[in-house]
Amino acid sequence: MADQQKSESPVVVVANRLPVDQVVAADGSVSWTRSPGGLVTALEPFVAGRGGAWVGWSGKAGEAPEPFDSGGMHLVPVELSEDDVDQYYEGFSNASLWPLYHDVVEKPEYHRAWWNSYVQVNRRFAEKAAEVAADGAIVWVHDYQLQLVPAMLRQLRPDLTIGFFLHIPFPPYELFTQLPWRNAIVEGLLGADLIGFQMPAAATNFVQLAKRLHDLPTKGSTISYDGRTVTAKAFPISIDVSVFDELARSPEVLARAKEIREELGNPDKVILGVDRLDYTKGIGVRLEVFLELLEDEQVEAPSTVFMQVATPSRERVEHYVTMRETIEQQVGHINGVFGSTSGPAVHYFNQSMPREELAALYRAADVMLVTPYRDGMNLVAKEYVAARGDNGGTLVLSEFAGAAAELKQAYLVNPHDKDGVKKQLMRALRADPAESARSMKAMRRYLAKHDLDHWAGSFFAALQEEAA
Ligand code: ADQ
Repeated sequence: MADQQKSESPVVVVANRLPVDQVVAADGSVSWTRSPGGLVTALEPFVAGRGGAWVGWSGKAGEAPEPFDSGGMHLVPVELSEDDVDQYYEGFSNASLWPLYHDVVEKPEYHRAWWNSYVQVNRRFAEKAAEVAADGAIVWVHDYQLQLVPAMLRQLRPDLTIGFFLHIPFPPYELFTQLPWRNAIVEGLLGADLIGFQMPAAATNFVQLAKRLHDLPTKGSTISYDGRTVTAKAFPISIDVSVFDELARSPEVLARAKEIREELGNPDKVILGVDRLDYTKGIGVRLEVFLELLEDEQVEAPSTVFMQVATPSRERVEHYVTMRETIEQQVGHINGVFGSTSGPAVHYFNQSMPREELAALYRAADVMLVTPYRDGMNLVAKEYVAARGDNGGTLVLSEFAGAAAELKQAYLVNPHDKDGVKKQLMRALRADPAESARSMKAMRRYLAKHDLDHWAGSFFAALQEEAA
């Protein structure tokens, strides 16, 4: 069955993770549930809608399950051993590349053993993709964990058209060149026909790098390499706007939003943060700013509450462990000083939540606080706007999130500037409803045209043009 499906997929997505998580029941039976997270949210409709295959890791170390079909997609698991998870995934991907590409917010660590594992695992992904792709298929490789796959795949299957999309920022020359294996990464990416980035500045960073580091001829967004032309361009990712909009308008979600406010004790203002628990997201800065506003008596609890929902993430990587402890201490301190018998000042949830609950939270919040130090895009900001069909609520958004280039009517902040964040947060809390409704409307108009289909469609069209 699995063999019959081989070489049949006209579209293949290659990503670190499969779009599903394995659930083992008490009786030992195995089932799969759709996984949370930006990448899956963004890609699932695109692959399922085109009868494509998805090559990725199941999330469990050890022998990989056989390929199987789920949600209209052919899923091809790639095996990762415990050592691979330590070195390729938690090591090189998440403790070297992730901090390096996010402005070195934390110090990246570089270890040769991690790199060797990254090379080996990238080869494994490339081999699986080469097996499953139909003749002349389009292969779309995703993200920083797999930057060597385009060149490896091209070597195995020169007939394919290969696209690569980087979901996270791409650093400037001055930072990128720290990387001991910088040449190999650039050559890996140059195996693609089209390299997509979230922001034009990231695409420019890459073209500059190819020129300065490899002395390659470049023209605008194109690089001449190995007798081919490689295009590096921005394709800002988005969300399924209409689906989210509809969900947030449903009677169940609206009732739940009302209930959430009641459960919070009907505060005047609800400030909300929703993130993966990651040091790039600037959760600590929000808590610091909220604490200062309480201390300065610019806001009062519990008539103003801050709710932070943080999905557990990368819990075995050291920086994440210490960050979680720091955040929990901050929350404990704020609630110790400013909580009362009528309730805490900060409601903190270290949990993943269903989309319905997220939509209700977005509806219940007066101010959405999105303050990453650096973020490729930030889908949460877009989800909030999509959820506000009532044109209510205000968005405070970091200038360093890709989304800031598009959601221009948000209250933009520099998360390194605490006074600036305080000022903008207070403006958002005190905003004139008519004025904020105008801003929300403008952002919603923009988003309605720039949704997920637009993103996937324009990347795909550009890739097909490369194929022609
Ligand atoms: P992430 O860093 O994961 O994605 P983001 O874009 O904000 O960040 O996406 C997070 C997703 O997870 C959202 O869809 C959100 O709804 C969901 N989520 C967050 N907290 C949750 C919770 N507690 N429960 C359930 N779901 C939750 C990476 C890059 C981003 C880029 C995306 C897509 O870092 O910059 O926008 O990929 O390219």
